[in-house]
Amino acid sequence: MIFGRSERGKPPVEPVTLKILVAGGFGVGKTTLVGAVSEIRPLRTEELLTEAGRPVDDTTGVEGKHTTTVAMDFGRITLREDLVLYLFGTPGQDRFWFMWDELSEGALGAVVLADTRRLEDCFAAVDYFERRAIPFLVGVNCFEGADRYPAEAIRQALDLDEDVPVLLCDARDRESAKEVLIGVVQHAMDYGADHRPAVAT
Ligand SMILES: Nc1nc2c(ncn2[C@@H]2O[C@H](COP(=O)(O)OP(=O)(O)OP(=O)(O)O)[C@@H](O)[C@H]2O)c(=O)[nH]1
Ligand SMILES: [Mg+2]
Repeated sequence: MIFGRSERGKPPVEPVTLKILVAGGFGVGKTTLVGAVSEIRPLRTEELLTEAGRPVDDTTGVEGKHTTTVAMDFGRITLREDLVLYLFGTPGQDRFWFMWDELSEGALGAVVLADTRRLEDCFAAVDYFERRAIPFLVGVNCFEGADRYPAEAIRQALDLDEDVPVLLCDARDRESAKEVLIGVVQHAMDYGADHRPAVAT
């Protein structure tokens, strides 16, 4: 006799799926992070950086960079059998800002990636999520050759609220990137609990 899954005592788990955005300035490692953790082949929308774009696409610090995201990155990671994250990496360049409202629809939370050599590049992303009350954390992608700063110094430089987590990470490293994503989910849950309207009695 053939038993269905549920008849063997363990009901199939329907996982909760959550949408997380990976944002930040140009060339900060968003595509790299999504690629490092995704268990499906990440969808990328990369275009070659061209000679014509040179004046606007500042690759200082990421000289090895030849492509840029023009629409989004998409990936998926199963954190637990009942919890799956869908990752949406945003394009980093200012001229693709029009994509953001579409991408942030229904997002539980966001990672703002930052590079300490160009911290100002993530101001716009920080602003964006603060204004829309989308919970986010800052992931400092520690490039070799960049000065290391304690999380507190970065919090001050970005003028972040006390409750916004700042994590140091390596976007190329799966475990490190996963920790950042777990941090976002955790933070979004805490944020939700703190900001939920009081239940009327
Ligand atoms: N050394 C080092 N290089 C990194 C790290 N993360 C990303 N890179 C490199 O930095 C460059 C930029 O990475 P991307 O992941 O394309 O950055 P992005 O934020 O998606 O860029 P845009 O989509 O153009 O905004 C690539 O050449 C990566 O190989 C890191 O942690 N350390
Ligand atoms: Mg990218």
